[in-house]
Amino acid sequence: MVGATGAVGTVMLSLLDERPDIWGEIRLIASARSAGRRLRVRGEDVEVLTLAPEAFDGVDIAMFDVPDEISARWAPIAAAHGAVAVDNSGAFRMDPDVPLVVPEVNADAVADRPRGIIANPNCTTLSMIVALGALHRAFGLQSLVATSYQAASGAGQAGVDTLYAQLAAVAGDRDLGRNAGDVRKAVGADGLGPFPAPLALNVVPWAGSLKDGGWSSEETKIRNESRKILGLPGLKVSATCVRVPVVTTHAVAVHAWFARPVTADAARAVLRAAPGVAVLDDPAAGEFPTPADVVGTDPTWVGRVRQSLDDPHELALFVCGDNLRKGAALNTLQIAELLVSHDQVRR
Ligand code: 2RA
Repeated sequence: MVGATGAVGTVMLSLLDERPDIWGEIRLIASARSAGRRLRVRGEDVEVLTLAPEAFDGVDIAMFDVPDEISARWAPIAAAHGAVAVDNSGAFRMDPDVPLVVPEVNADAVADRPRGIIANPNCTTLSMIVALGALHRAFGLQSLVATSYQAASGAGQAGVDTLYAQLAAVAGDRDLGRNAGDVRKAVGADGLGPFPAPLALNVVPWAGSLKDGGWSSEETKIRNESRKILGLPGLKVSATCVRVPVVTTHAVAVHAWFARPVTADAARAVLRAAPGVAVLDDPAAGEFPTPADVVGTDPTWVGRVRQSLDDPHELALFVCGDNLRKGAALNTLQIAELLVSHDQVRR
């Protein structure tokens, strides 16, 4: 496990305690700064090793949770040592020789990996794609409009620290949120952290970096990754990504158009039967998924399922998924488990 001490790595360690024991030796790898630390994995204290070529000697599966540039350099080195590299960065997701895998949607894609690398999708895509994959299989997806409500932890530990610091700065001040710029002043110019505007008492219509045409990288990832995972290169996708003052769990409001007409009841039946999906959809009882209620759980939660009033082919739904679990660590582990169950690692 490369990046064992990061935010996703920490979730990975706790998931390793919960998942079936398919593992032999678990080797923890991180930057030189963290090397030598001891972390608890499946009841054992394991020393963190420095990232170096020899750290991959004898490794069957190397899971990477590190920034793009580190993965770009080191995943091929792991593969050259005979490991299958399962990478959670953006470095390889759109490489045509690297499968982009969500086990509930396109498990078979793990077998075709000419570079010895398998990519894990971005957390925003992962928050909705398990539900959309199930609906696509049943009704034939044709186009998608998605608006995300992304948690601060998507921007890493700095995002979480910034949100808590801002919440502390504004807490209890009932004069705030009444005049333009008052929240910005309260959190201070150096209190914005990785966000371009205050997140406390606010929403910020931006996540990622600027791409052509004014789109953000998060928005183009939703489009490009959904197309690749679903095997729909012509899928029409329009996304708007918004950061909200939530610590962990991304939510997405989805409008999807299908080849066949789809009622809300039919969609709910498909979603209830889909692996990895949980349906919570009783608005009369106030029941629908919210990030604060589902954080720390594994499924993709779906609620507010509605057939469009104007188009029987259009469905509206609201999905929530823990961006650190299914959105990162869990999907990576599921890919590793899939490789083992398909007997696709060397012995
Ligand atoms: C975010 N999806 O939420 C990103 C992290 N990969 O910022």
